[in-house]
Amino acid sequence: MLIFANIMCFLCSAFIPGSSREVRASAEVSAQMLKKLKGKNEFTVLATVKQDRLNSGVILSVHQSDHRFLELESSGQRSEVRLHYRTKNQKDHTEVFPYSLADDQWHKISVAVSASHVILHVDCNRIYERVVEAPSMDIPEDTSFWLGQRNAAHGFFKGVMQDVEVLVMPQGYISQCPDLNRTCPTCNDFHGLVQKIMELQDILAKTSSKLSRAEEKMNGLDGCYCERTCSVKGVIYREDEGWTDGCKNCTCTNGTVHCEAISCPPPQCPAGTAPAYIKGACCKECQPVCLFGGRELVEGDQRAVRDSSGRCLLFECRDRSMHRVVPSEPCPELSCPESEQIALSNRCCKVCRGHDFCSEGHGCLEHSDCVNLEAGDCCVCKDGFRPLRDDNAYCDDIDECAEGKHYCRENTMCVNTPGSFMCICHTGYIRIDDYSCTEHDECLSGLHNCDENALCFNMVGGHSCSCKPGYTGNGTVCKGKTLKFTSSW
Ligand SMILES: [Ca+2]
Repeated sequence: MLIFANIMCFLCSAFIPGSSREVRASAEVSAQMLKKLKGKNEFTVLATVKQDRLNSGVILSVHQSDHRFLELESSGQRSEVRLHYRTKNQKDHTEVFPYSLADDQWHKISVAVSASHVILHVDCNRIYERVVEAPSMDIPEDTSFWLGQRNAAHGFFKGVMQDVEVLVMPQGYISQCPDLNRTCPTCNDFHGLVQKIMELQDILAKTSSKLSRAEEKMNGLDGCYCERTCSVKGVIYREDEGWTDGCKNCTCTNGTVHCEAISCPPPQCPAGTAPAYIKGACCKECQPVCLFGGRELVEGDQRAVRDSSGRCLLFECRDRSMHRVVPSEPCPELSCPESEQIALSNRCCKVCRGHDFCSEGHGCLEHSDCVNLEAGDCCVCKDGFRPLRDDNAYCDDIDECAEGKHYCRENTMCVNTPGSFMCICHTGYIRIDDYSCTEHDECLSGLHNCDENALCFNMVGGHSCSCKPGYTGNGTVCKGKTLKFTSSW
């Protein structure tokens, strides 16, 4: 923000001969500059001057009657640069910088103010840096802006003056000396940071109090009764409701399904009956039996009997006795040779070796597979499941984690899954194989993003980088420090 732009041109390379002059900003320009400067606490006065030897004169003056709000003055007699201003508590203050500017040579001068921090640069050299009482830019409306003189009678600057500017921005001297890179925050930046931290602390305090109020309400909710239901295979079960799922008794407790295998006590069956599975039931029930060839058959069982002539007769157990069954159609033609044909005990039609009995329908239900045998089929539990019935028709998952039948090793947690289990890596660890995990040392493995001039620190779940002594940066990028010489005093 270049608030002296208008005047600057007016004065560009202007030669100021001496007395009898009045170089002040017009009312309109004054109002503009006032607006930009008012209330600001971070600005820089810049000028390029060639001041006559032993001359004492004002470079820039912003004042109202006796009150100098901002005045930069160079005294050749005393070899001083003076900065006059009003403090926050409305006192006049003069900050004196011993320096001989009036030597008939060209000089670039800048005075940067940032709250209570003042830096004087001459010819791009940092001459003074001080903490002072902060200036107040609480400037009244009818303030006048003068160049090269305090007023029509005093403080006449003798020499040449050009590029007089007031920049309302942090470290405005950069515009005069672009090589002076901005490295550190200004005093005003610091005050801004302090202000932000205070705001954040305020927000944190408010958030904490809201959180504790919410926690109190949550504790109150514990006393409320909220029913949590369970959904299984599209059916909703209410809290504490129980049901039978295959060979398991299940209940819904607090929204979670808990199932236990049904235990079947051996039934005490009366005479003429025997325990047998019936369709859809998990436990054997007493069924009427037929005695046939010294063995007990239950309702529906069939037996084939071949007489001496090779004729086959089929009998079925019905209502405690065997009845002859006459097949409705003849046996199908077999495509295999006689030697590959197998006679079965429960049907009259032979089958070829390798016949797919399972495809004719089977009773293998939950987590159970049908397996063909030479003369029939049977059920086998799938891998990771154990039988709930002695015919393997119903099977249940093995909880390898609970039963210690898992192979989870270092830095993992066992998680049971249907038919198997998983070894989950603890947070921050990475997988070695299916059963173990390791704390990954990115620093050792080289899989880090640290600069070559940084130190790498391995941490659980990650790493951090820190520049080596003599380097600056965030650790990911580190640069060598360079020394800059400023003029001594
Ligand atoms: Ca399992």
